[in-house]
Amino acid sequence: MNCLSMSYQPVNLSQEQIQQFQEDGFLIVENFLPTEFSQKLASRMAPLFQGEFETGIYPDEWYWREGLSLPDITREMCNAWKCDRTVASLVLSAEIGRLTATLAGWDGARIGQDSLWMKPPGAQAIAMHQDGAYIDYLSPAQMMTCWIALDRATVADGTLVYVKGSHKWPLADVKGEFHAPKKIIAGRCFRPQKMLALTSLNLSL
Ligand SMILES: O=C(O)CCC(=O)C(=O)O
Repeated sequence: MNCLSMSYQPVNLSQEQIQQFQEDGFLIVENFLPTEFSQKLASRMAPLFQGEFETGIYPDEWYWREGLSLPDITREMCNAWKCDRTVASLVLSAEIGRLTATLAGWDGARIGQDSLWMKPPGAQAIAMHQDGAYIDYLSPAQMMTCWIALDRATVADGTLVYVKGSHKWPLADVKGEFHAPKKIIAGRCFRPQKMLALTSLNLSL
C-alpha cells in the first residue's frame, strides 16, 4: 500500500492562544505537519484529480476534470478521505479533533467534510464567504475550519484571507460564482504564482 499515515508532535495550546482564537476567530499554528507527510499529501493531489481513487470510492464533490476544464481554474474535491488512505489519516486524525475541541471549548469534535484544493498559477481568487453559508444544517450552528497549506505558500500564492472578528458576524449570502468570482474584492486580488496545494477541514461539535 502506498499510504503514509499522519505523524505529528502534539501541539500544546497555551491559554493565550485559546483566548486569541476566541477573540480573532482564527489561530495560526506554524509547521503543524511534518514536511515528509505534507509532501506525501501534496503528491496525492494530481492522481486524485485524474480520477485515481485508491479505495475505489468516489469523492462527494469534484470540481475540475483533466482535459475538460480550463487549466487556470481552482480545483476542489470534497470528502477525498473516502478515496485515499493518506488523506484519510489527516482528515480523521484524533489530533485535529482534539485541537479543534480545545480551541472551541467543545467536549469533542466531529469531521463534517474535507476539501482538497489546487490553485494553479493565475487562478481567480475564491469568493469571500462564510463556510456556514454552505454548511447550514448544523445544530448548534457552530463549526470550525482547519486550513492547511501543503506547499510552501506566501500571500502571493493565494493563501487564506480572513477578517479578524468576522466569526461574530451574522451569516451573509455569498455574492457571485464561488470558484471564479467576476468581481475582485479589494485586498483579495492576488492570483497564485505557482500551483498551491492545500486542504481544509470543517469540524463541528
Ligand atoms: O483557500 C481558499 O481560498 C478558500 C478555502 C475555503 O473556502 C475553505 O477552506 O472553506
